[in-house]
Amino acid sequence: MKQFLILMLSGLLLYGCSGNSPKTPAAEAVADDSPVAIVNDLEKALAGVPSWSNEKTIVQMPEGIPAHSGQFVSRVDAENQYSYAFKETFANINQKLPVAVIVEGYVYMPEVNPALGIVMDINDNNNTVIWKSYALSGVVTSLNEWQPFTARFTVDAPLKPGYQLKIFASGAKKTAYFDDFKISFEY
Ligand SMILES: [Ca+2]
Repeated sequence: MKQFLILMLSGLLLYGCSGNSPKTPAAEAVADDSPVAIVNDLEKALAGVPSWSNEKTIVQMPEGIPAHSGQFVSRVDAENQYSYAFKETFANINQKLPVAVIVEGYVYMPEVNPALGIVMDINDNNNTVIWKSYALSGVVTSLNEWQPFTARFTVDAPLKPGYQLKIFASGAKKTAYFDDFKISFEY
């Protein structure tokens, strides 16, 4: 499992360094029970990272404000209500089906936004199976600085390998920035 993760990460690095190489699968079925962690610092997002979408939200921070990592973040605002998003079927993540999905990352809020949240959407051909939102207003203690969050979503409906998992932030049309997503699973 560790070897797989190292291969996966080095594959992403290699991909980032060369413009024309084929895309590296970000998530492949694994046979063991090791937890899978999917990390994305958004630095390669504009080149296209498999399993991730909504690249139009990838931006640099306003002048004078550092990203949490590197140069790039995902911005939600009046135009783009939803952030950069992870989308993958469970069969492509692990042979086992999770009992919980944990989403970690960093959020930067310039303005109070009680509706800002992290969404877990599990669907069967776009028919919702589970939809949950984790309110970030409860964990952000001050505006205009990067703050960590951990959203733990329990899976409380039967899953099938072909169901799709979607993870993204929803901003309710106010501006906020996100960086350094990490998605992991409990089995
Ligand atoms: Ca970044």
